[in-house]
Amino acid sequence: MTELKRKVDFTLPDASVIENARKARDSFSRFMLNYRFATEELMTKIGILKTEFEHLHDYSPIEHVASRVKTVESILEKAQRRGIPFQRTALQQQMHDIAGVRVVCSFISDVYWIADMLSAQDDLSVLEVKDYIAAPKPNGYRSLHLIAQVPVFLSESTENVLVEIQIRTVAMDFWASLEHKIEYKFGSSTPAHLLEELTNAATRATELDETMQRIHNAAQEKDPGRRRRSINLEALSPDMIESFLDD
Ligand code: 0O2
Repeated sequence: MTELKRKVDFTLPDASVIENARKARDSFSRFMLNYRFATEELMTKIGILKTEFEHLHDYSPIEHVASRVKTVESILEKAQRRGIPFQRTALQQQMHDIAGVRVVCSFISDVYWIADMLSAQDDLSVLEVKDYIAAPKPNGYRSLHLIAQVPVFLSESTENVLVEIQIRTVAMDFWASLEHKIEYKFGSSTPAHLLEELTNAATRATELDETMQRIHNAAQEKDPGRRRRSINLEALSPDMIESFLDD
């Protein structure tokens, strides 16, 4: 009881300090919101490409798409590691992966097809391309990274937001997620034999991608015109078809 009754001795911060903290919190959450909007814009764009491709071809080039916005802790950690000041403009200009979209494809050719389709969009500027497929990282990491500037149209302004788009095959993705787990678990003390096995696995993943691409190309050559979704024309009368085409 005496403990509870003891007078707690602390001074309330100045009102201006509280006000500044509130402003910083609001400004930071607004800052983060723009990144969320930018990933949503990109997810819509990629969804449209996926659906359109499925209608035109006999397979789906995109296996899955995911997005994330870095956590505050992750932003702070990277800012510290890279010596980036924790300031709005510095973070916007120097930390390119606060927002990230990952596209996982079936074949290597799809990776470049998606990159080309996105790069050709008028309202999206690709500022940088890191091709870790052509030049894998020493540990075996492969992926195509685009740093894209996405305009986010707000009620009173337009914000140009940077998003890192990682495009990779299923095999590249499988390898990267296991390597990420190992790195997270062991960090710089990863046993040498695991590092070696990971590098060997990366080589085998590359071979698998190349084999799958060859088989896919052969299948495409055999039957290039096949369509996945055919419209049931029997449901339309000849008059209806004619009227539709004449329009
Ligand atoms: P998370 O959990 O995906 O957010 P840096 O971020 O400092 O390593 P840089 O130049 O800013 O380097 O970016 P880079 O090389 O384009 O890589 C950024 C992201 O690519 C990483 O984000 C990973 O998602 C992925 N990546 C890059 N190298 C590797 C690798 O060797 N293994 C795996 N598994 N992923 C890699 P984060 O922020 O590290 O992680």
